[in-house]
Amino acid sequence: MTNAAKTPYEKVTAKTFPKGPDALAPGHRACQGCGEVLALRLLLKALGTDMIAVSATGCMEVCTAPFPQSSWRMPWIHVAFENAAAVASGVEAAVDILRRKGRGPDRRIPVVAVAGDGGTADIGIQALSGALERGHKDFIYVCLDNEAYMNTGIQRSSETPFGASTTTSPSGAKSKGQSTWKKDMPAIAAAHGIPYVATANPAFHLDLMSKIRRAAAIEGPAYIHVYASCPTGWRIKPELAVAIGKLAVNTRIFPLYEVLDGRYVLNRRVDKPVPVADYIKQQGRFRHLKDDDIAIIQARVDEEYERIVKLADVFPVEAQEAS
Ligand SMILES: Cc1ncc(C[n+]2csc(CCOP(=O)(O)OP(=O)(O)O)c2C)c(N)n1
Ligand code: SF4
Ligand SMILES: [Mg+2]
Repeated sequence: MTNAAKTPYEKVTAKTFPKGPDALAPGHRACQGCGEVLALRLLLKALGTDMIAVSATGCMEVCTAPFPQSSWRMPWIHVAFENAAAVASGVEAAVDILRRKGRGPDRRIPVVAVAGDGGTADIGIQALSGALERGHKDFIYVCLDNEAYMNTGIQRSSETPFGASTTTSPSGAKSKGQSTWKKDMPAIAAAHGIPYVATANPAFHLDLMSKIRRAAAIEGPAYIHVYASCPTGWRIKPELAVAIGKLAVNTRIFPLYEVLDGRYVLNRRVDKPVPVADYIKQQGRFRHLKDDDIAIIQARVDEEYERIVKLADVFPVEAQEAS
């Protein structure tokens, strides 16, 4: 068994920020201010083009690859909505056997599956669970979580936050929008006993890039859950992509942490949190919420954050400060 916390990897810092063209070419059709495409661009820039990418259907596939064009400057496969993890695990196994037979490059090549929250937490969860359980060495799964099925018109997913209005959880006289809390995908991934799980956010770009490098360095399946704002679905100003991402962390709504061989590490302690209302009031999807509703969300956010703090305090691992 590998020791995930001790596996060396190259952190991305302001000084070592990768130069050269992005692995995701410009000219894609993502909306202005899309947090998903920003996250994707950073993730790919951190790894470079010596990798294989597998995309589930969703905004990031539709916007980046209208046939016959593609923004992906590496071997890339578009698969169905539900099977990105299954296809990526098959590719990883094929690359591994070719290498062992001396018929492929003699180096590790990360295979990265990219899917949205719908493709991950709902329709693709069975394929993901199987892939995580099989223990593929060079398998990285990235969930770009914009908290709804955006590509098909803002339908709710199991990652849609409580109170958000979507086309299938509309607010109205008898509804306050989404009635359930976000599914805890990082915890579900960690429960598979894989060596590396992390949350990341493009507003903390060096942290996000370092985490994908760490995922590639560690032998074994890795799961990264990425916060990704969506001006179209959240009804926010396009220029808020980074500011809203910072607020998500500074309100404790989206804590940044890693789970290394089951041990939680909190990357950024938020001792003086910004009130959740500051985050909520900027977004049209929460416009109908009253102060009482926001108080319920605030209590839940505090409780969830404290849970992660407690988990991180059980087995302290050297933390990396998010930047
Ligand atoms: C089996 C199947 N059901 C439905 C669809 C239609 N569909 C394509 S993308 C998508 C939503 C994707 O949502 P998500 O995974 O969250 O990605 P996002 O577009 O939000 O980035 C849906 C419902 C499909 N392609 N295949
Ligand atoms: S709908 Fe949202 S996630 Fe999709 S491209 Fe536009 S901003 Fe990005
Ligand atoms: Mg989505």
